[in-house]
Amino acid sequence: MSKKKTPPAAPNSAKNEALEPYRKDPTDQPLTTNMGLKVNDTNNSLKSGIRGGTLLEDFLLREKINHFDHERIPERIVHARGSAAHGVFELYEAIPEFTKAGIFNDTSRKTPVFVRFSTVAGSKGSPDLARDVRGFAVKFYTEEGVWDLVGNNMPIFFIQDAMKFPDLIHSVKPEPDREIPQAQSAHDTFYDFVSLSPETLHNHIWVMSDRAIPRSFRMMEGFGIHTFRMINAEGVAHFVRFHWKPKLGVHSVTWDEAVKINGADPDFHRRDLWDAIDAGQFPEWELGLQIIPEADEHKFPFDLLDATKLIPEEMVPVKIVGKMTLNRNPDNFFAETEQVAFLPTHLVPGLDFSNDPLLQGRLFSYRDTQLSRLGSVNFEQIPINQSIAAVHNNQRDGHMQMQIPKGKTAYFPNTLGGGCPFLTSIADGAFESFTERIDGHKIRARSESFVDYFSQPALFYRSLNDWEKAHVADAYTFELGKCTYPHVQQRMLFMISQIDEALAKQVADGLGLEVPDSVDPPVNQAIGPDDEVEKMQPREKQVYLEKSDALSQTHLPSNSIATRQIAVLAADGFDADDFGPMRDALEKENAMVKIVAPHGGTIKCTKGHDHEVFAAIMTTESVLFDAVYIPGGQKSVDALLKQAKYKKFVNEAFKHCKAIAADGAAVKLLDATHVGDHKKDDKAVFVDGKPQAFIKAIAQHRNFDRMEVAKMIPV
Ligand code: HDE
Repeated sequence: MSKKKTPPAAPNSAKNEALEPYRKDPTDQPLTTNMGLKVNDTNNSLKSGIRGGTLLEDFLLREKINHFDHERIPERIVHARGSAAHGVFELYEAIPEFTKAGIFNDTSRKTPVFVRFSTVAGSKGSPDLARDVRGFAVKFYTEEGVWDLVGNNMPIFFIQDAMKFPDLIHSVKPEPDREIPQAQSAHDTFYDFVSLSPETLHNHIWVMSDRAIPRSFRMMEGFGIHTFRMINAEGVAHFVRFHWKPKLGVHSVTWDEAVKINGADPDFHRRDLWDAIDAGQFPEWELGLQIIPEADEHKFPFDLLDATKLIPEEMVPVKIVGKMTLNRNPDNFFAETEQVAFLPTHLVPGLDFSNDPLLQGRLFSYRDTQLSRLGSVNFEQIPINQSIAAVHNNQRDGHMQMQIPKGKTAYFPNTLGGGCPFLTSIADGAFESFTERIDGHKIRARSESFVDYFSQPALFYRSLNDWEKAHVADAYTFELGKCTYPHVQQRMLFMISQIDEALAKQVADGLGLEVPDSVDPPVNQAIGPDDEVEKMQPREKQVYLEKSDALSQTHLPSNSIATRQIAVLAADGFDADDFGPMRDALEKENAMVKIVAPHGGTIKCTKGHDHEVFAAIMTTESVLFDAVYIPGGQKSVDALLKQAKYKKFVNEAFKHCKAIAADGAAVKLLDATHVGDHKKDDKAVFVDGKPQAFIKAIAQHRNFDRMEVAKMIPV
């Protein structure tokens, strides 16, 4: 592609170079067996006579089939569906007052990263546009060792204690009797669990919002969620929460689009990430920190150790400290994206955990799960997982040991090995856990400071704008409409009413139900032993902040159309004078201009030039594009009018509130669609307009002022 940029040579070179010895390039190489034997026939097995039985002796056949039989490994129990890329993290300013971590002190470093985005509930082959949380896992290959920041695209989690995680996941996964539904939360068992576990309501309302159906991985925020610690060289700790802010803004598709994209291109997000990087349009996120002195731990109306609570940016501003750029696609999906193992316990000096009981459980789970997924304690020796810091210890043997440890000793202390590998002092950079004072009873219980379930979902809902709120109501109605047990639906309605009564009423109307005044069993039943239940009933929602701007996904400015996919609907005879300036203006802003024609190959413009067709109309869909442009040219427009799918294409773009531009004769196509009746009053429909106005509308992502009209469009 002409716009392809060469990835900067230095940025991720440390990891890139470390991976080089493992890369295998078959170019100009003969086909061999695993042992390097050259092969002259890989199509026919060894037989006793040309039509006789196959011989057991045929080791070529057996090696090939045997390897094939074992090609698959267990998929991740959660986050099975994912896509990843390499990149680099650069620090803007050193923050030694907060942490001694090298990555946060040396602005000259280009720390290599590998980032995997994922959905949570679906299997490895499930569609990308599921309504779901997205995983946002970042592996930093720092000079002091690997640090994994294993986060999500929402700032809070469903549950407060790791003990409930298997229950949460079992409830959302396909129901065990029929293994239905795949990659969907809209089913009875999930809502049975959610309605009985009010701690889930905050993350749940985020999942009902547009955040759960992103336009692109490149247009999502990321959050470390838990409170972590940063520790400086003097041993002073601060609490910290991590945020990733995308340079392209936060954008989503509509639910109608999501459902259709899942059919038209189930790999939509994976393709989008790959294509953008391939085209040199490297996605970027800034890293932000919310930093809280230890002394302020109890100054908030919620508990910092509670992962179902966010810290509003109005209370603790996000300090931007660096930037991450993804600039290289993996060479091999399995070797890198599938085998990468993220562990919250991969940590570097200067960082530490907090006592968040959800985080604490994760500290066990991730190493454990790699053993069943990757099959060996040596999974950290897989190239993508290896640290760029040197590794020497007395861990030995196990399945698939890839290294050859030299010497007589595999124990410490020793004299026979010269005392090596030797210990490092804290002053010289060894890891040290924060010396937190611990004083308490051994107790299996939930802190009462965690029992506020309604204040933050309500804050989130209040902070949304009108179209975001409308989408939330639609999502609840859709999801609960798929539940078949009225008592589950009603319990959910009650829970929603505790967040916002009008919202609950709106959803109830959609379901044809009433909002109940109370629920039985009590709101917070699934909290602990019976004698705890009464004590742990939540208070009514509190309003400690009327609104938090950062909770609306419009909070990040959006003025770029880079990588936006623009469909040009055209056939032979389209007007070159319309198309040329429009294409040039769009491409100048790095948008992707793609001709969708009645057939593949090329089409001719009025100047007789051939133009490459990106897709024949029958092979693509409106939902895969961000905007539509139709150049004039009588012959072209007449051809488009003959195929109903072009009208559907335009109607869908209009329904999904996208920008549409048409020139000259193309207005006839608009008039043959629902756009015709509304084109005069719509701020994102342009007839014979200037490219700049169209570009501005695309940069706004959608014209949601059109939302009510859009509802009436029957496609
Ligand atoms: Fe995970 N989670 N999780 N999770 N998680 C896994 O580890 C788990 C949680 C997250 O792209 C698994 O290697 C427990 C919160 C991401 O490879 C597993 C609990 C957050 C990924 C696991 C949580 C996450 C995982 C499955 C509750 C956001 C994908 C495969 C205590 C902060 C990483 C694997 C990738 C993956 C366990 C809760 C994010 C089973 C027990 C909270 C992004 O270990």
